[in-house]
Amino acid sequence: MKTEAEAIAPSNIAIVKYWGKRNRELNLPLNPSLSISLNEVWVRSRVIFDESLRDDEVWINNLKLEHREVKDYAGRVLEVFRSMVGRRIFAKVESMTNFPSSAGLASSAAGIASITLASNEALGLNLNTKELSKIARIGSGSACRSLFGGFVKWNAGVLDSGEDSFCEEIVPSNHWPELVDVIAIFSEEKKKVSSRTGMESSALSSSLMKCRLDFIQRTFEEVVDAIRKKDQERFFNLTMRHSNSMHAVILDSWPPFFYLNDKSLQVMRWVYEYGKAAYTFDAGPNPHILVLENNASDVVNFLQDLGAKKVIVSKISDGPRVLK
Ligand code: 2P0
Repeated sequence: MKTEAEAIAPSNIAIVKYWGKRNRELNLPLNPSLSISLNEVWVRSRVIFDESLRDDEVWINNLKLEHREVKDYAGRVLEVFRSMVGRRIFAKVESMTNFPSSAGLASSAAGIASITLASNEALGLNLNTKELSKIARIGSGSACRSLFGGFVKWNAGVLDSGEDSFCEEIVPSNHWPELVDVIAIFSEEKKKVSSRTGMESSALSSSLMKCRLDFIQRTFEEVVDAIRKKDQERFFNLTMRHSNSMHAVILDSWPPFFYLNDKSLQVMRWVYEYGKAAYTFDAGPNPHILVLENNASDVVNFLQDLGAKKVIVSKISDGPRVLK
């Protein structure tokens, strides 16, 4: 017997970032996070549950993933679905990205979110998005935020079961339609230290981690308020401070590793001086610059002059959807 479905999910860029876990198996975070779902950066996945398969198989852009990589990410999601239906039915997953999957554009987030949504559809489970976000979280933390559009909050939760660690849309995509994310790709090199390894190292070794958690506690609601009021200046400043705060913890971790490079630092300096935009960086050197659409060309020109290989201007996504 075979049953299949296809879904598409947006990547997301975190404003308040997830960096550190209280539980590794369930990807329960030390802090709540907040992201924007991105319309122009996505992953489309077809999931085929097939009783004749003896193991899960995942293909990304026609390349087959190693067994270990399947087990650590998509396999965890498929395992949850198997236990829900009470059958050892394996799946073949075919994912396509519209961006280089090694460029640190949160490919695991959009990929895992699209696999979660397609699996729910293929198995006819009709789970709601909140429940799906908990399943996606187990595959990869940041993936839970890609189950929603607009501005998304991931609640850290306090329970060991993870039942209260789910996502919700706090503001829809049409709330701030002028806001865009300008993403520049300077490097497509695969990072030497994965986010998973890096955040574990930071949680164990960084003495700034505690200060960062205090900073998040003090400012999370202010970020939400700035978004609700479309208070550009406050939102941009907080966005840059939250990016700096995560990268400060990373630089404080031991043994040393870091993601920003000389281009990243040049971008940070220019954006701050420009005054009408905000930079933010994931676990990689490629900048995301939030800016109002009517100023986006200034940012694009700057990034091209600095030697960006590719520049993407993304609007805010409405969220993932099943493809018919
Ligand atoms: C985020 N990042 O909030 C932060 C900012 C990267 C920097 O979530 O171990 O791939 O699969 O839960 O979600 C990337 O880490 O880690 C990430 P796992 P994940 O977007």
